[in-house]
Amino acid sequence: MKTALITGITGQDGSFLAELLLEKGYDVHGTIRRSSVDYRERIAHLEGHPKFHLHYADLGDSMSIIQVLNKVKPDEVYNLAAQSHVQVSFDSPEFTADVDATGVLRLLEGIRQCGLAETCRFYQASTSELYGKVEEVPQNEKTPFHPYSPYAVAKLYGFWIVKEYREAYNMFACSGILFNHESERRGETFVTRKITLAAARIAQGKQKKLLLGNLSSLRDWGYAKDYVECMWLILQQPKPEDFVIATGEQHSVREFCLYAFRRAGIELEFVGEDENEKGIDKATGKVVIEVSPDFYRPTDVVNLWGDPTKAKEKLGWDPTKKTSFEQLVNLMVDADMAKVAVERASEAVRTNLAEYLEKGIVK
Ligand code: NAP
Ligand code: F7E
Repeated sequence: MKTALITGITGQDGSFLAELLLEKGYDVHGTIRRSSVDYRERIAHLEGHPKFHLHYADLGDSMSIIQVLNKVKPDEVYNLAAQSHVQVSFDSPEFTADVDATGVLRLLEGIRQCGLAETCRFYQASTSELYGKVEEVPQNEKTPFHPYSPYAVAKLYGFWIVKEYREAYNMFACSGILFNHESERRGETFVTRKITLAAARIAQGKQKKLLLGNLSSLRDWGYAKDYVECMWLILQQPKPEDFVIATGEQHSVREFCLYAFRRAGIELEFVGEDENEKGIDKATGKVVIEVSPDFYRPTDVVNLWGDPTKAKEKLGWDPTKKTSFEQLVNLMVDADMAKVAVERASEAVRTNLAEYLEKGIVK
């Protein structure tokens, strides 16, 4: 039976990976950070499982990392912790560098200093953002990197330090260069989830408009639950290597909106250009999507499209047999339609209760 340590277990990917490893019989340990509000929603269902354990640690704090490594002595470390929002990295570039770049070094060096370098396999959550201002389309493991945000530059350091520790110390350390992957658990400020939640709210009369940035940006979007399987597969290979994980299909933000609103029952039509472009509900003629320059980035990555051939050949992972783009949009919209319906129902109960209390119908 193996022991895994997942940093970033409270995040979208961390929660899916924890489920996968528990299913495989692993002892799963995760690192969490102290917070004044509850942020464990994605892993709440796993707490109490006999093989699920949480420890406080922060990628900015070497001592906490060493402590957890010494205690757990993992066979596999999955480093998923990061300040993962590209737009936020322009506002907090130093914090992003500390966690997403130096944090990777702290973990690798911690593994060495705890005497685990020969036994512990290491997975680094790398990213298609490394291709940034792309130099070829589609992108594969040989495509040159051109990072185009403080986030991507930090992740580039992470990628190279993993390679360095692999070559200098013969460690089994690998990077998965994952293209965007989404789910019903995606953070609400990433564009896909922002759209599916807004489509659900607009369809149920809880929101009037959705403000977005660059509608023409192109992404290769997959389903997070399918992608965590690759993280595990990468660490089960005979030798340590880096892999691109992607669907091999590309769609624009505008297209994502069309599919999402359709699933929520609203047929959209886009009119106008650039900042004046609008998404109109064809049935009512109302404007439901507008462009706001507030969501433009100082430098934006606009043409990501992955080539997953190596993953298909070596990992046996075939994206055409996994969740399709339309299935992904549908499952996200369905989850948000249900979430908004529950919120509306509990609001109605609260309103009725307040009225009954006021009228003395209930005491
Ligand atoms: P996410 O939902 O934002 O989760 C990030 C996780 O990192 C959270 O658990 C967060 O903890 C933790 N974290 C942040 N700062 C930390 C720190 N200083 N010390 C320890 N933990 C910290 O991200 P995700 O979408 O699951 O992505 C997982 C990883 O894959 C990230 O490294 C991301 O950069 C990378 N990646 C993601 C994608 C994608 O499309 N999702 C694609 C390529 C690469 P809190 O809950 O306490 O904030
Ligand atoms: O933006 C455009 C935006 O924030 C996608 C992270 O998981 O994937 C993610 O980074 C595109 C960009 O994801 C809005 O300009 C338009 O071109 O959903 P996003 P991201 O930046 O691709 C990579 C692979 C990671 O590694 C990261 O950790 O959508 N866009 N309008 C918008 N984006 C946002 N967030 N909000 C908008 O209103």
